[in-house]
Amino acid sequence: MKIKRFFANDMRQALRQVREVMGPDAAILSTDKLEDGVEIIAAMDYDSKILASSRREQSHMAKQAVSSSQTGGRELAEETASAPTTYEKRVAGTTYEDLAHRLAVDDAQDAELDDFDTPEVPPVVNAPHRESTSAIRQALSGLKIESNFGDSKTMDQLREEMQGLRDLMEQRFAGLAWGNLENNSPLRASLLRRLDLLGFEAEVATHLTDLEFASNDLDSAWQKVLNNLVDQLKEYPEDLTSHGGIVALVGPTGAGKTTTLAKLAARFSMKHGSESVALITTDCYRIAAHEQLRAYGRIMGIPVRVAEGLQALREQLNEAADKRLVLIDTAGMSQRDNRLREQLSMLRQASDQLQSMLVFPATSQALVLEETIEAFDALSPDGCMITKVDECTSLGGALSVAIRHQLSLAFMTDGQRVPEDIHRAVPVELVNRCIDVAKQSSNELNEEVLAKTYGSLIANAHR
Ligand SMILES: Nc1nc2c(ncn2[C@@H]2O[C@H](COP(=O)(O)OP(=O)(O)OP(=O)(O)O)[C@@H](O)[C@H]2O)c(=O)[nH]1
Ligand SMILES: [Mg+2]
Repeated sequence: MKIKRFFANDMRQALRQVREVMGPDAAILSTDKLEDGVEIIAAMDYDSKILASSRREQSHMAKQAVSSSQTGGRELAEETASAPTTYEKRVAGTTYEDLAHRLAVDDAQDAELDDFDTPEVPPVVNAPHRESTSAIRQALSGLKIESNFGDSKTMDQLREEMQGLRDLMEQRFAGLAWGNLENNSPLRASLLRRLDLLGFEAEVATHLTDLEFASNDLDSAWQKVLNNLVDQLKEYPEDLTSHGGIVALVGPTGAGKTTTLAKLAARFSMKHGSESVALITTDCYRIAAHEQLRAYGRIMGIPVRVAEGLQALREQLNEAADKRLVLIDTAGMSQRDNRLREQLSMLRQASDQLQSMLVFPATSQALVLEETIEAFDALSPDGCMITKVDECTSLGGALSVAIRHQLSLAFMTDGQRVPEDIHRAVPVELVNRCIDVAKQSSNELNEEVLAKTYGSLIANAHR
């Protein structure tokens, strides 16, 4: 509960201040006519129980006053001076709106606003419970602690209930929106169902189907959506296994960086000879981290250079200046690892020629993929490689991320064999692969989830 004192020349001005500062729901706790004006003590965010009890107390005081006046006596004259004025009795424990209303009524009756002391009921005597302003203030500071509104448990409960209500409403709206779409645009609903089965994120699928269709023929509409999907996928302009360059593979742990790097090296050396390839690893974080790459290097006849730190990496790059393809393997790090930033900054500074490739598995959950992309964004990867396509149950998730982040797709890998299981990420082939994966998977459409995800998207779009 917040309590504030207002002071003005007259009651109207004081009330205006209350309204401006605390709004119409403010509770008037007391008024006092002072020598130089009027004082109002008002409260907001109050407990209605307290207000009610204050009202009861005031009415009790009024009754007491009446009975005392009937007894008369000498004390009466003495006590009247300190007794609350009629106006005070009427306002204490009421709300701003009540008081404002009474003022207006008084106005209509041409009552003098200043005439606070004109008694409407016999004067009050014997009011031992009458509290002074300072006593009220003191008592109220205690009330703040007991107030239910400040009780965090109550607040938590309230918050939970509000959230529950909100979820329920959203669910109902989403269901209605999806139902409407099925009735009004059954073609689009069918297309969204298909994209959902391919694993596409609802947001991307909605965007992909946002097209004009010449007819209601589902097959031709589907073809149009797939063409749109192909257009949305960005292909990396160069074939690294032909052109070469300085390429660093980055990505989360176990994504397939080293294996993919070995595949690229093997492909390139098959075309141009192993002496045209250099292998560098910056993975010095783990014991025997280079062994896997060294094993591949030995098979291909390519020595592996280790670079610990920026200076060493620059030196290794200088030494490999005559190589057509320089491949840099990096330590796999969780997107939440603090050392990741260090590693990315080292790569950024190593060479202007360096092309960075983000390697991520198609098997990752959407949220993990999202975190990965964000974590490696500091390097602004030039392209990406999608691995483990052979293991995923849908490819739509990885392609959705690629579309949303406008990633340039360089390669995709679909197995552990070196060098066989690597292919250029050609959009048409990726889309066909995406359909093949869906055909083989046992994923089922869930109408409830569909209505929820697409319905809320559609509902939000119309807000
Ligand atoms: N099924 C399948 N497995 C793959 C593919 N690519 C890599 N793997 C396997 O995934 C595992 C991890 O591969 P690595 O190449 O060591 O992954 P990494 O990103 O270098 O791992 P860290 O260096 O530990 O971060 C290995 O068992 C690989 O054989 C793929 O395309 N398909
Ligand atoms: Mg590795």
